[in-house]
Amino acid sequence: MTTTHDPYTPTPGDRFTFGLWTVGWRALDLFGDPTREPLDPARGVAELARLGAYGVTFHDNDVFPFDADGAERERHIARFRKALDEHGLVVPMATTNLFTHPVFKDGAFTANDRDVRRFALRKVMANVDLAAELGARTYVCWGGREGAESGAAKDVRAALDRYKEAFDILTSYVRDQDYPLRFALEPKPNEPRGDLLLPTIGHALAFIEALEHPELVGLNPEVGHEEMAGLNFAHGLAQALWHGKLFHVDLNGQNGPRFDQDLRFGAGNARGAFWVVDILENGGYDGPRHFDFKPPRTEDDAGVWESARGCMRNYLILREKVRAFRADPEVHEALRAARVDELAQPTLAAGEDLRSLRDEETDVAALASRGMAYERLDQLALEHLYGVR
Ligand SMILES: [Mn+2]
Repeated sequence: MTTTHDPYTPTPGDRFTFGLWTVGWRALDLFGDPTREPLDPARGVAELARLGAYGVTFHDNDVFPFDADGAERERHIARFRKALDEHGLVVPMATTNLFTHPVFKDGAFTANDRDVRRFALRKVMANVDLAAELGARTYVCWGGREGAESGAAKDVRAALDRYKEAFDILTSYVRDQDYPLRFALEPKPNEPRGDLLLPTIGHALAFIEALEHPELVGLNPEVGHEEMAGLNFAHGLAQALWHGKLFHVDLNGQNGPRFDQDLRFGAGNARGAFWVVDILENGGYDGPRHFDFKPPRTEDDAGVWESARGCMRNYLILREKVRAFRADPEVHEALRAARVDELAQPTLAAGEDLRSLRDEETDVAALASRGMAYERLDQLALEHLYGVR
C-alpha cells in the first residue's frame, strides 16, 4: 500500500526556521493600528511545529517585555523553553531588539549619546547569554536605528569607529565566555532611518575585515533589503559565500525598490527567488532556511499560518524546480554552449609567463562575433520556473 505524500509539505529535515516576530507581528504600520491580537510565543512555537518547521528565532523582547524584572523575565523564558521542549523545535539564532524602545531613537551601538551605547551593549550581552543557553550558534545584529535622516547629525566615520568598537567588545565577550556563537550582520539600505549604516552586503563585508575578530562575524542578508536597493540578491549571496561569510539568511519577498514589504518567500520577485534557492542549495550554504517575513495586515489568525506555510511550500516548490533545471540534459548542453564551465579555467595557463600573453595574436573581429547563447539557457530556466518542463 502506498501513501501519498505532498512533496511540498515541509519536515524538520528541511531546516525551516521562523522569527517569533514574523507570525507574531500584530500588523501595525505607519498609517494604521494593529489588525491582530498579540501572539503568545508558546502558541507560535506550537503552530510552527505543526506546520513542519525545524526551529524558531527570537529577539529578547519577543519572549519577555522590555521592562520585565528578573523574575518576570525568567517566567517568560521558562514558558518559552517548555514550548520548545514539548514541540521539539530548536533555536539556531537569536537577536536583540535595539530599535523599538524610544531610548534607541538615535541608534544603539552608534547613538551619539554614549549612555545609550553602554546600555545597548549590556542589553545585547544579556541576550547573548540566553542565546548560548538555548543552543543558538548565530547571533544576528540588525542595526535598525543605526543611521540618520540629516547630514551633520551623524559623523559617519566616528559612528563606524563605535560600530567596530561594539563588535570588538561583543566578540571578545563570546570568546571569554567560550560560547560557540558567531555574529551575523544584517545589512539594510534604509527604513526605519532615512539612511542606515552598513546598507548592503558589500558595505558589511568590507566593514567586517576592519574588526578585531573578523572570523567571528559574518552576514545575515535579507532578500527584501538588497532588492530595496535594486540589487541582485542571488549575486549578493554568492559573494557572501565566496568570502566564507554567509552565516545565516533571511528569506522573504519584495517587489523591487520601495518600502520593505517582507512578503512571504516566493511572492514578489519570483524569478529572483528561483536563483536564490539555486545558490542556497548548490553554493555551499549549510545553515537553516530562515524566514523573516510579515503576514500582510489584511490577514486574520488563519491567514498568518497560511502565509507561514506558503513560505515553506514556495521554497520546496522552487527547490524541486531548481533540481529539475540542474538535472536537465538540455540545460547541461546549453550551459556548455554558453561556455559557463570555461569561466572556471584560470586566465593564464599554469606557469605561463606574461610574455606569452603579450605575444599572443588575437582575431578581435572573430572573437567579437561569437554569440554567448545565454538566451536559450535562460529560457530553459524560465520554462522550468513556469512549470512547462
Ligand atoms: Mn525586511
